[in-house]
Amino acid sequence: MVALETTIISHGMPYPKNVETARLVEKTVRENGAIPATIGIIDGEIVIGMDDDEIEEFGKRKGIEKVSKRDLPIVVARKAWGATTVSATMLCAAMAGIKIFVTGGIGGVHRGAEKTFDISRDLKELGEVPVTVICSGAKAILDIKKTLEYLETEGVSVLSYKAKTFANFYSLSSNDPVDAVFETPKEAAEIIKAKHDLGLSGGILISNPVPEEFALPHSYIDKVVDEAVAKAEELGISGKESTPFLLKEIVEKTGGESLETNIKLVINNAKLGAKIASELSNLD
Ligand code: PSU
Ligand code: MN
Repeated sequence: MVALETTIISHGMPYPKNVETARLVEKTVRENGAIPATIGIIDGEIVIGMDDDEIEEFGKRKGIEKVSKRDLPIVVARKAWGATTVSATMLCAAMAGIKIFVTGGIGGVHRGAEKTFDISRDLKELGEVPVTVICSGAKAILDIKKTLEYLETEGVSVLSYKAKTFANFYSLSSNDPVDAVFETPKEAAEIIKAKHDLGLSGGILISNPVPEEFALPHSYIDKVVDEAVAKAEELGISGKESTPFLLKEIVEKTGGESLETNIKLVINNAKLGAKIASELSNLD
């Protein structure tokens, strides 16, 4: 099985592209030999595996909470709706025994974190919860070097599919090294199994760069991100509002180009994640 998050649907992309993407990701997982399970909270119940109507609701409905670990008990007790981030999706996937989780980009250490202390809970969850996350690196709005340092502190192995360095979200790979490069889904599955067999806590992070034909030039996107970060500062946007605000700004500033790239990279990650999940089930 492959777990999928709902924050990317409710807070990461505009309607209706968010719903179209979520469905296409599920289809891609199935076509590559695994079962998709989109995870979210409906009326206080954690749902593992949504149907098409539920996915549509997560794409359209107003006022769905963005749920990280700290928000989980509140949304459950209040019987509210919650879109799960990487952090909360990992926790729910682990409760359901799902070992593989596909997304676009993880949260990480924000630019300027030395002043704001803004470090995503996603990184702590990777250090604690035994779920492997397949992504295209950390979102472009973050400080990638600091994010990798933090992952090292948390003891998270960072693996890269074919590319020698860490993926750079909208752009091709960064210059930042990873812990190991693998060439086949089976190799990744073997490393995941070894971690589980050793009884080591926490997950593994798999970096999969965006396909070259959809990548945006780094210098271009970096400038857009700088402007978006400056605007967020000006407007006093911080905390959990920060990531959704920045993603939306970037989509507007690039005339939708960043959204197309975001969709393509998630689909590409779904392909790889499904193959790794299927290899892992052969090893178990
Ligand atoms: N990556 C995307 N789009 C998103 C996110 C990641 O391409 O919407 C979401 C994920 O759910 C991630 C969250 O866990 O943003 C991180 O939020 P924060 O920086 O507030 O921890
Ligand atoms: Mn944060």
